[in-house]
Amino acid sequence: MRLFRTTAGSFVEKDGKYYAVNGATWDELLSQDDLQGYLTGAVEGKPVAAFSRADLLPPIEHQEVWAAGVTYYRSRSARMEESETAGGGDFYDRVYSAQRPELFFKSTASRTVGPGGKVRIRKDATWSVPEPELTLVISPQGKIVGYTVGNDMSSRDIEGENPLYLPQAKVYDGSCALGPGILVASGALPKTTEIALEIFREDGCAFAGCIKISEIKRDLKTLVEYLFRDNSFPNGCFLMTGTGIVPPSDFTLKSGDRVRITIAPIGTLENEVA
Ligand code: DO4
Ligand code: MG
Repeated sequence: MRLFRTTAGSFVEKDGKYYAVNGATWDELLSQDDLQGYLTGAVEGKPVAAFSRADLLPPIEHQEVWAAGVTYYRSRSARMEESETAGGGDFYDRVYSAQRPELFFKSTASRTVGPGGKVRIRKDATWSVPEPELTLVISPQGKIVGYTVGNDMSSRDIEGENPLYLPQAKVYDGSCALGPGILVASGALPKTTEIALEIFREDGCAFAGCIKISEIKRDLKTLVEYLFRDNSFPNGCFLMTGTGIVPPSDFTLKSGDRVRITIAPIGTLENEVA
């Protein structure tokens, strides 16, 4: 089942039918350790009319968004290349095989857009890309309760100049997109699950790529365990799991581009670049 946050409240979609979820705020829903069980009551009610896509809100209220980095081999090599002149390449190689993963703070709700919202490229960046990422939805107790689609918008020239600039390359207004809703599931997704990225410019496709989540080097529960070490999340949180799709080095996003990310069991997240 999938859970959506809309201007008219929260809805569950199951087997093509929609059901209203009453009596709980979004924060309260994402705080349920047994979200699937909690929503079972809602789907026993009467189906309602489907909402319009235009009514969808970002699936985030007071949660923080964190991200894991260099979890795919492709990300390791792209970062090593972009930071070679700055002498940062070795750090990416080391973190790829280290026991402790790279985890960084990515976004707040105010910097995050939902389906149909506009993502941004930094005004002072010259090389910007989307990063399509499977994103975990985690309860305050550290349990994975669902999955969504995430776009970790990134300024490659800034992070490549010096790895210490990572927060500036990653955290700015409109730097994160989540949605369209949450696939409610506590079990692991099949390893064959595919992440697909398409970037449209004017009338054509400027870039397309896809990758299977079996290429992620890290165990997802271990990433969550590291994130919850000495950190508490009273409203739960999101954890992006890294990108394995990197457009060629001569590609940079432009205003007006449309970024479409699809992870089949979850849905499609589409955003225009402001
Ligand atoms: O270390 C830089 C960022 C890594 C990242 O965002 C990714 O691998 O997805
Ligand atoms: Mg990323």
